[in-house]
Amino acid sequence: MAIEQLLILIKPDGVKKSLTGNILTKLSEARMVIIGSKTLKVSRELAQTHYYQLKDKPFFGELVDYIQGKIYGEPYDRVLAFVYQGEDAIARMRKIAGATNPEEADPVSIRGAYGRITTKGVYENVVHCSSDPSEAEREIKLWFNPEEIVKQIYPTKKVVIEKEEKEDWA
Ligand code: IDP
Ligand code: MG
Repeated sequence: MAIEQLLILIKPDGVKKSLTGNILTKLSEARMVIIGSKTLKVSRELAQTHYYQLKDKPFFGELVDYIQGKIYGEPYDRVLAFVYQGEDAIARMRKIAGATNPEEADPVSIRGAYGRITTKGVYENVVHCSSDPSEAEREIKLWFNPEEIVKQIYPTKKVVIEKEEKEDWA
């Protein structure tokens, strides 16, 4: 079986419910390794690009607000992002994550145990998990820069950036 990598997000409802430890413990059952991790606030643009395949769905606006943590506000309006790698990683991690609809998910999966459907109809399902290798590649490249991942998983190139302003420690 192939070595794969995928993007996992702990969504803002997982952050709000203080489920980070529980989720990482459950995911560790698959014996995959973490090759990248960070906490970030999700911009509108990142949210819309991440979920672009769903842009015509009636719940798209709510979904973008959800992944941005809009309904939770400070200090929960953020996600934890991870790149996991291992043999057959995508199928194995998706099994632990559970079905998209938390009411249909296996009750011992992450989504089955911790997810809910809001009164507005949003599936608050606690985690995001890439569903195939090409989606995983698109998502990892969207959420992470090459230097944020401890292994080279996709080809990179050197670019010269001139006059780029960035934040540094004072
Ligand atoms: P996935 O997260 O299991 O891969 P996708 O179909 O890619 O499922 O949908 C992305 C996210 O959009 C889901 O995790 C869920 O939060 C939300 N979503 C998907 N389908 C529905 C729906 O029918 N109603 C409400 N929210 C949905
Ligand atoms: Mg998906």
